[in-house]
Amino acid sequence: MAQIDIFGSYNNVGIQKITDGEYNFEPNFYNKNEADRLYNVLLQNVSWKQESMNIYGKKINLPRLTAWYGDTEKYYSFSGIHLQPLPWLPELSKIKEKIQQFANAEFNSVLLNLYRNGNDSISWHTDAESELGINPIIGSVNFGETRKFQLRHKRTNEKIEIDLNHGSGLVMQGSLQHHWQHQVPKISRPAEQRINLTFRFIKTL
Ligand SMILES: O=C(O)CCC(=O)C(=O)O
Ligand SMILES: [Mn+2]
Repeated sequence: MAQIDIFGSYNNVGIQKITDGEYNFEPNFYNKNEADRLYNVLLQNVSWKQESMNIYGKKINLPRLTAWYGDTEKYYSFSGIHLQPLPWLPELSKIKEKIQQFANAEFNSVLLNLYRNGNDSISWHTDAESELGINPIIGSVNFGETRKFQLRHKRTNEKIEIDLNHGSGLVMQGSLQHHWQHQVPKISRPAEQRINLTFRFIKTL
């Protein structure tokens, strides 16, 4: 967890090697001013959509709004939803450049999530879709409300929790996606909106 220790700094910053994977967490990826500005720009300019899933013939709304931007206008399927990437917005391209440098990797698309309140969430899953290949690198950038990001080892059930704060960056890499699931659970306390961007490299785009 991104706990503040007695020296006033986070205890899980930088590259963290865990069982069967690694992650790199930077709570101050953007400074407060820049994070505030980007939060507003994204809230207003991203084409947020309510997507739904078909579960046993019933249309179920995802518990968050989403948007998908990428290099081409080909379709991509994610959790049974078929999405067509929109062309990059200038601010999204800039965020991509910055997270590419931090991750030391190239990305060609970004999935955005808008968690409107504490009732919005994403449940246990991996980002190991076949289009992402072996050991995919996922670059996550966060604005708005701090929410808990939980990792759970598929075999040992080991759990890790990271508070993804306003302006933070997180890279998941190594074999992490093959061995760990992740989620952002609902919370009962009142919560402001949160924007999450997960940058990916899709081999077939
Ligand atoms: O909101 C987050 O931090 C995670 C989002 C996520 O896991 C995803 O979109 O695949
Ligand atoms: Mn994910």
